[in-house]
Amino acid sequence: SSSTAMGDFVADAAMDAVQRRLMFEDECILVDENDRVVGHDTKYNCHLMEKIESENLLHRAFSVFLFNSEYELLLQQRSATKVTFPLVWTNTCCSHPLYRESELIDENALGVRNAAQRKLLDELGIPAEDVPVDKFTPLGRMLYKAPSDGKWGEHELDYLLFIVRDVKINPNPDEVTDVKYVNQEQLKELLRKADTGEEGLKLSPWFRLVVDNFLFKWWEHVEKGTLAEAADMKTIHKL
Ligand code: DMA
Ligand code: MN
Repeated sequence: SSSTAMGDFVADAAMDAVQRRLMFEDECILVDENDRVVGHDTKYNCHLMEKIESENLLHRAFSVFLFNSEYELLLQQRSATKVTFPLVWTNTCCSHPLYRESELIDENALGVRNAAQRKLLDELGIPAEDVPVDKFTPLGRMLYKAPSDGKWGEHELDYLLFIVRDVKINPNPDEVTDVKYVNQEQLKELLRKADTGEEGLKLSPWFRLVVDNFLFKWWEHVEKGTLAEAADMKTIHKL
């Protein structure tokens, strides 16, 4: 292997201090391919490609898609200091439910919805009262693996949560460098730019998977107010 203790030491020393703290403080939930909880490990270990491969580590995650009352989707550009996937454009907010009682509640994905409310405040400054946990619709689950760079990557069982609300936003620069609302046409234009590499625009791999497999179909349900009909929380889509 090309990685060495000294190499890791040097790379970790260069890591942004805020992101390093979260890498060791956040205890992620380990699951099997059927989304059954099998243990827990640090965010650091869960995102090391070498560990993912050698121990087949899979952790639980969520991706929030927030729409305003004009049915525009809120996107964020990740900060330059994120350890995984810096500066890519992606859906509203992503993170992990943590290994704690309030975020392990399985009923109607309440634990994941609690985590989503927590991170919408942390990353985007959206007040909890603007995103009540009962206003999220869990639409589905997908399992995917994506390397970020040589050392880091994702291997997640990702809950896809939609919410339609007008909210106050105050992005946290440690997490987010830019935000914008897009309609369907504007998103298609972004996808075109990402495909041609125009303006150096990059999209996260998980956002791309949701776009390519589900998003436009589900967006119609957002507009018609029929999201509940689109939900399928039984299947785990292996993408
Ligand atoms: C992890 O997101 C979750 C997905 C679905 C990629 P993240 O890297 O933004 O997590 P965090 O905000 O906790 O660093
Ligand atoms: Mn992850």
